[in-house]
Amino acid sequence: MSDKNIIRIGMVGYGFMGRTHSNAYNRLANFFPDLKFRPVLKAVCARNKERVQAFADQWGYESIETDWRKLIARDDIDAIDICTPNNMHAEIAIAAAEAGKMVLCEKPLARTVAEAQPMVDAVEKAGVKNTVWYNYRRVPAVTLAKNLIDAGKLGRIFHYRANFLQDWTISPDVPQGGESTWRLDNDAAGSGVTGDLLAHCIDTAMWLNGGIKDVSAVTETFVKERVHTGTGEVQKVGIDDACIFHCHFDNGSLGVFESTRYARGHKAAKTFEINGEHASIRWDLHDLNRLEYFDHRDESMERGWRSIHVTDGDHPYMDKWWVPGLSVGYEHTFIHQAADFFKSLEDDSVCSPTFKEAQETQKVCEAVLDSAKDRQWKDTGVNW
Ligand code: SOE
Repeated sequence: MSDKNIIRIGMVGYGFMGRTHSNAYNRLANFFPDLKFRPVLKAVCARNKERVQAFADQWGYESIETDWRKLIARDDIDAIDICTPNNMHAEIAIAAAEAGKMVLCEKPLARTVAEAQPMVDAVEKAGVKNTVWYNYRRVPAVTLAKNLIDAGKLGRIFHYRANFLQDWTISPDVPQGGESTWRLDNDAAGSGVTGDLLAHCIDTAMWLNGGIKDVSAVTETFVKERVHTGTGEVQKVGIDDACIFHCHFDNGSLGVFESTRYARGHKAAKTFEINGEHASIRWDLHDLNRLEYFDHRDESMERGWRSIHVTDGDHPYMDKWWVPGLSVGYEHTFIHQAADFFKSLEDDSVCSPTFKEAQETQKVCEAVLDSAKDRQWKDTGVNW
C-alpha cells in the first residue's frame, strides 16, 4: 500500500472516548480490509505528559504532544480527532480546519448553536472532511431500523419514544469539573443530560424519523451544589440532571423523550420505539443486537412481536464480523463509524452526521433547554 493511502491521525484527549476511537482505528484494517485508506495513529495530545505517553504506549500512537496547537501545526498529521471536554471542541476544530486537516469530533458538536456555527463555517470554508461521532446510528440493528423505515415498512409514523437513563450522579459526593466528572460542570459540558444523552437520542430520532419541529420540555437539577474537583470549592450546579420533552416531528408524528442520571438501576438504558400505521419497531441498547418488529399485515394467527437477531451476513455491517448468530457490541459502533468515514474519503461522499447535520441536533437541544427555562413551546428551527 502506498503512503498516499494512509491517513495520519492526531487525537486530542485520551479519556473514555479517546479509547473508543483509538480502538476503532486499530481494528479498521483487520475487519474492513477493502477500504482504500487506512489510519495510522501518528500522535495523541493531552496536557499531562506521563499520562499521555502511557496512553500512546497502550494504544500504539507513534508520538505525543502536550499542546494541541503543535499537533495541528504538524505536517505529518492529516486528520484531527477531538475527544476533549465539550468546551474545547470549537477552538480545536476551527484551528484544525483552518490548517486544512480533516476533523472528526466527539459528540455533541458544541455547547450551543452559536458555538457550533463557526465550526460549521470553518470546515465548509476549508472544504475538509468532517464528521461527529454519533455512534449509535451504527449499531447494526439501528441501521436495520433505518432501512425498514426507509423501505416504507412502517407506513405513516405516529409515535416516536426514546429514553436514555443512567444513575451515576445520584450521590451528592460526586464532584463536578476535572477529568472524569467534567460532564457535571456546565462550563465544560454546556448542559447536563440534554447535551450528553438526549443529543444521542435526538440524532438517532431525526435520522430515523426526520426533523423535530417544536418542543416542550421540563428539566430538573436534583443536587444543587457540588464540590469542584479543580478548586475544591462548593459550587452551584448548572447542569440539567434530568430532562423530559415532547415534540412534533415534521412528518406529523409525536415524540416523547426522557433522559436522567437519577434512574437507580439504569446504567445506559438507551431505547426507542416507533409506531407506524402498519408496523412498529423497538430497540434497547442492553440487547443491542436485537430489533423487535411487529407487522400488523402478518396473518392474524401468527401476528406478534418478532425478535430479529441482527447478526446475519446480509444485515448492515455484519458481513465484516463473525458468522451468523454471533454478536457485536458497543465498540463496534465506533469501528463502523470509522469505516464509514474512511469510505467517504474513497468515494468523496459525506460521513453523516457532518458538522452541519450535527448542528441541527444542537438546535433541538437548545430549544429543549430554552423551553424548560421559559416554560413554553419552542420552535427548533431545524432544517433536516
Ligand atoms: C455519559 O455517561 C456517556 O459516557 C456519554 O457521554 C456517551 O456519549 C454515551 O454514549 C454513554 O454515556
